[in-house]
Amino acid sequence: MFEGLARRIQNIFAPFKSKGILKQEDIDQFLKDLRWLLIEADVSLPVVNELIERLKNTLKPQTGVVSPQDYLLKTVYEELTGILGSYRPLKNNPKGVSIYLLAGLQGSGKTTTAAKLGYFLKRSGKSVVLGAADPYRPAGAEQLRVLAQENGLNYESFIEDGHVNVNKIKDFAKRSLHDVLILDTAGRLHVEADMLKELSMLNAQLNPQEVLLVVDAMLGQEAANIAKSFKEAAPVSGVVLAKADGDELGGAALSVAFVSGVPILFMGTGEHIKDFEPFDPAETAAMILGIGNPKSFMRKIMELQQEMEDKPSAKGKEEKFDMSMLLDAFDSISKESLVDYMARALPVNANVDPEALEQGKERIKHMKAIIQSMTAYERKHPEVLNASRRRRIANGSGTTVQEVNMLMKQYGMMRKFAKNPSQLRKMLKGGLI
Ligand SMILES: Nc1nc2c(ncn2[C@@H]2O[C@H](COP(=O)(O)OP(=O)(O)OP(=O)(O)O)[C@@H](O)[C@H]2O)c(=O)[nH]1
Ligand SMILES: [Mg+2]
Repeated sequence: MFEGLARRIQNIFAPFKSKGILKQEDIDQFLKDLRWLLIEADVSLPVVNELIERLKNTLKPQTGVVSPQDYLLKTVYEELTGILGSYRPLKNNPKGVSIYLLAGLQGSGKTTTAAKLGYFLKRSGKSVVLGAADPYRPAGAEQLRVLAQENGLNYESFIEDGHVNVNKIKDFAKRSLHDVLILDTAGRLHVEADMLKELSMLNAQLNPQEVLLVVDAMLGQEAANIAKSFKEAAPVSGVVLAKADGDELGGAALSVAFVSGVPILFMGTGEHIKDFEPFDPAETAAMILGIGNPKSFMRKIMELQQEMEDKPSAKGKEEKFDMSMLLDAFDSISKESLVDYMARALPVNANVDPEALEQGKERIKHMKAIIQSMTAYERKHPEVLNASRRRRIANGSGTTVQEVNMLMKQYGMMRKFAKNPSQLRKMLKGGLI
């Protein structure tokens, strides 16, 4: 499953394996490739846009110890998991039989899913009844009965004179000593008002624990639109993605939860009764990205990131432009007379204005506080200072985001003009900031 998507996605990560740093232009190219790939995989456009937008906001150029490939994998893994929805188990009725109502279009896989879900729950120790509640296709009831018999599940028909006998279902549920009743309801060719009304009526009268919508994943992003139409008119609580084995490119899997707002709870992965599994977004995202063991992968990345935050750099003494250097320079300025320092920046014979002197002192104090509020990693790599980090630094140093921005701008200019750190020091000494 998702082999096609996995192969293609992993291909666009491959070039980053041998790279040491990640530049903004690499990120832009990567996002462009990813966008095309998802569109080609029949992922719905709002989902593609949302994912790319989230990644655009999160991904930043990297020079740290996490490899660009791992950094991209980690970030895409987190955002993809978010898009795929969240995992939750089926709700139970603590007081009696749990009723799961299956709905969906004709041929989507309802009857097969009823049997698969029943078998899945039976294996976890539950006593399960498959209930026929599709009055229009007598062959459907027979199909359900045979599946129940083949797989050691109980069977009950609630169809009488071409109608679903709701009272019979209620009675049955009241008296039943079984754990679960799965109802296979009627499908239609299209999403039609009367089908949705029937579903709402059944829901109101039976008050089931779950109304599970079975969608055909082979339809790609259309499956998401179907789920959305159902959700808007009937009380759907979860989706079963049937025929996910036919969703090679993942269009349906990636679109359904986000577009419809209904979580995918299970996936049908083949024609056999055992081809059925709970849908776990994090696991699915890891599978698509080829991350074998997502837990240990994430732990490794977190540890590396933590290491970067804690320690300045193993190389330590190597001279590089960074914020620590600027802090040293400010320190030396405040030690010598600020009057001398400012005098150097002024035309010959002009006097240092006492008010400007006060302002200068204050400014240097603020700039020092700003740099002191940065982590060691941020001082070494000021390019990671995005809006939220700048806000934190401003709060931590008792300054404003504008002041942080100003310091960053000055730092950027100094880097541009000075070719190496010693030249920068000279510029500072010459009163050129
Ligand atoms: N490959 C594959 N085929 C499936 C899966 N689930 C169901 N099918 C096939 O899809 C076809 C339709 O399945 P049904 O369960 O009869 O669908 P239904 O929604 O009950 O259909 P109606 O009762 O006619 O509305 C059958 O041929 C199933 O074998 C799946 O997960 N994978
Ligand atoms: Mg059926």
